Amino acid sequence: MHRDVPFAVWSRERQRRIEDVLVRALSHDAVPAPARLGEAMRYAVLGGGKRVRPLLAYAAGEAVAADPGRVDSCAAAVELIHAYSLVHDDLPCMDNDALRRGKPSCHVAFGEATALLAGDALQARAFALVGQSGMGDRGAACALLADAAGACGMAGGQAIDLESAGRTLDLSETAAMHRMKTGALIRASVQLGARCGEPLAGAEAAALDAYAEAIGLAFQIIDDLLDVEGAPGLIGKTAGKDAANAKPTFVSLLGLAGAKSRAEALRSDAQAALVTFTDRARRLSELGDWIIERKF
Ligand code: GRG
Repeated sequence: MHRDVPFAVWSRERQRRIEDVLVRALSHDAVPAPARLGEAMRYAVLGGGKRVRPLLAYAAGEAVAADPGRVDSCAAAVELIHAYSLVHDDLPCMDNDALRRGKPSCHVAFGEATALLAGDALQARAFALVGQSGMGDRGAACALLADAAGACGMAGGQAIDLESAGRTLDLSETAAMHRMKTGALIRASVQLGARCGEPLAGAEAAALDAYAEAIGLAFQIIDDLLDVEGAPGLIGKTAGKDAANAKPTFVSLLGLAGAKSRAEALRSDAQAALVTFTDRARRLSELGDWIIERKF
C-alpha cells in the first residue's frame, strides 16, 4: 500500500487484513478443537473490536520497514491474548458483564465453563502463533508476550484491580495498576511489531517503548472517560460500571477535565518520543491520535 494513503484507508485495510489472519488462525483446519469450544473461540474473537493492538503491531512494523506479512502472526497473537482477557474479565467471578462488543458476552452465549476454556485456548493459540512465526528469536518474542500477559503484566494488573474495588487507590497506584493491566499488552504489541523488521538501535527501541507506555496509559484514561461519557450504543459494553463498582479510575481521581488534560499530556509525550523516527513512525503517530480521539 502506498505510504501516503490517509490513515482511515490504512487502518481499514489493516483491520481487514487482521480479520483474515484471525479467521485462518482459528479455522477448524488450523485448530481442530471440539466443535463448541472452537465456536466459542471464534465468537470471542471474530467480527468485532477495534483491533487496536494489531494496528499497533503493524504500525511498529512499518517503523522498522517490515512487510505486513511478517507482522501477521504477532498481530494476531496480541489480539488473541486481548480477546482471552475480555472473555475472562466478563465472567461472573470477575467483572460479571453480560455485554461485550455489542453482543452477549462469551459466557452468556456459551456458558461459563466453555467461556473459561475458550479463554485458555485463545491464550495458548497466541503463543503457538508466535512460536511458529517467521520472526527472528521466537523464544524471546514468546517470553516478551508471556511477561506482558502474566503475573507482572495483564493478569497481575487484573488481580490488583479486583482487590481494589471499594478501596482507595491513589493516582500513582492506579496508574501502576493500569500500566500492568492494559499497558503491558499495548507495549508488547509495539515491541513485537518492531521485532519483525530491521534491528533497532537501543535508543530507538527505548523511544518506541516510551511511545507505547504513554499510549497505553492514555488508552486507559480514554476508556475511563468513555465509561462515563461514552454513548452506550457506540462503546458496545455496559457503561457506568466503574462508578457502580466503586472502582478507582482516572476520572474518579482527576475529574473529567483533569483526566482529559492528562490524556493530552500523554499524547504529547507519545508524539515527542517518535521524533527520531521521522516519517517511518507516521502510522504510530496517527494511531496515537486515533486512540486519544476515539469515541468507542
Ligand atoms: C482476565 C487475565 C485477565 C485480565 C483482564 C484487560 C483486562 C484484564 C480486562 C478488560 C477490562 C477492561 C474493559 C479494561 C479496560 C481497557 C480495555 C482493555 C478495554 C477494552 O479494549 P478495547 O477498547 O476493546 O481495545 P475492543 O473490543 O475494541 O477490542
